[in-house]
Amino acid sequence: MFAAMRQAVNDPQAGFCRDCLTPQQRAAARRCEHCGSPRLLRHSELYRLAIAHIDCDAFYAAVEKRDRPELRDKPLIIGGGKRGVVSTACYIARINGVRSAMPMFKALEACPHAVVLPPDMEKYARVGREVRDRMTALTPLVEPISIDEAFLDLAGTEKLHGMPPALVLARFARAVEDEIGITVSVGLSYCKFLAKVASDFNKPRGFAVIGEAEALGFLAEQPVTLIWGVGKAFAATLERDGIRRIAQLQAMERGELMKRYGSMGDRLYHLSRGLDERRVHADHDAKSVSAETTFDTDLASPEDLVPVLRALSEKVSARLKKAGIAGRTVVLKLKTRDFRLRTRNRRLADPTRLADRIFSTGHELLRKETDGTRYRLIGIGVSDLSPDDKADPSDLVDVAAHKRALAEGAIDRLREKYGTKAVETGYTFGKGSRGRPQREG
Ligand code: DCP
Ligand code: MG
Repeated sequence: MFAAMRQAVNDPQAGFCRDCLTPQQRAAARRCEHCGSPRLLRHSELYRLAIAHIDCDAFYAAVEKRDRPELRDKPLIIGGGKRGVVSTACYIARINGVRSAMPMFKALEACPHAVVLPPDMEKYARVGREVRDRMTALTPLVEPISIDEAFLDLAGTEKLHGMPPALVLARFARAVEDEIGITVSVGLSYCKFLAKVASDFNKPRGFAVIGEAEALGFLAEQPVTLIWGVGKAFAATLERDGIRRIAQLQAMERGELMKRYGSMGDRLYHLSRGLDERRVHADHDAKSVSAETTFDTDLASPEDLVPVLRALSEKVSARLKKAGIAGRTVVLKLKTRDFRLRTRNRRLADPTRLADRIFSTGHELLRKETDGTRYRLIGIGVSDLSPDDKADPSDLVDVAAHKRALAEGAIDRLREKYGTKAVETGYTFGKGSRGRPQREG
């Protein structure tokens, strides 16, 4: 569909329809030429911008409304519990003045008819992951900021998608609505700062674009609190100096701002001018892959612990290989009989996904901890995750390690063919480990 419309797509001033995604022919029309929707998106830089910020609308409340259609047109507040505050409120409740972090009694004063539900974090995490998985299908450069928001860098993806980022994002928003059942708002710009500002601009179901040409003029009009890091306290400091609008910061020299406000002055200088060089970082280092075992009876001796460590290392390695990722920091976790947690880390020269390296590093860490202490749990994992293309480079010095890596590849292939039990390495062989796997991280 898109190729046939390429000519129209080249006219960003005519834009496209956010409902049916049809590129428009005329720049002046108020409604979509195809479906009649008024939700047209136009901007002179529309097809050149590639940094996006996506944020779900009234996230917890939207998920609950999806699952309880009878609440659709009612004011809904999620929150309460021990803290007694509002986590979020749907947009109907917001019209009545309800806001996140407000004490519940105040919220109910403002909106007495609101339905209040306690948060179901597990469910929100699941939905958040679904949304995120759809983002990572668009570009590998997805940087999650919280459960319901992320930055995306879509530069260079036009060929892959057969359409520019703006259309990819509109299609994404529509798919989330149709297939997950909640709505999102999109901000599109040339840098993270303004993409984030834009996504907040016409919530809910928003899609705002801030281009390079308009950045300075747009920012000039805004209050200083729009700038990242300018909270209430710092805004008060600026206010004392007579600074309220970003235009005032734009008129000041960098040296002057830094003299007055230190490193924050530098940020004010750059962001007030729409200069933000921060890249979108893919979410690799936030996570870890691990496996752990709780014992029936507490164990202290290396003879008991080491084989379990070996088996767990293999489990971690199998997961890494399956996911095509590798980790650079090996983490050993032990829980003593009296529930004290000991974690020990070691950072490797390069990321690994091999059971042998995970195990040998974990083994070294364990050696220092087997001092007679009795443990009820042992776990091993890796963090600092990255794609596995740079993992385990063949090491000419450590020929033995290289051979082991090759052998592991062969063992993996056998296991795939005959199942896990077919090949046992020295450490686990014959030891019907006394560990009983209960939980896995
Ligand atoms: N949240 C919370 N307490 C807060 C702020 C937020 O528990 N003080 C939770 C509930 C929100 C979720 O985090 O649903 C996402 O936060 P957002 O700031 O993105 O708020 P919403 O998604 O609810 O609304 P908006 O449409 O403004 O993004
Ligand atoms: Mg949100």
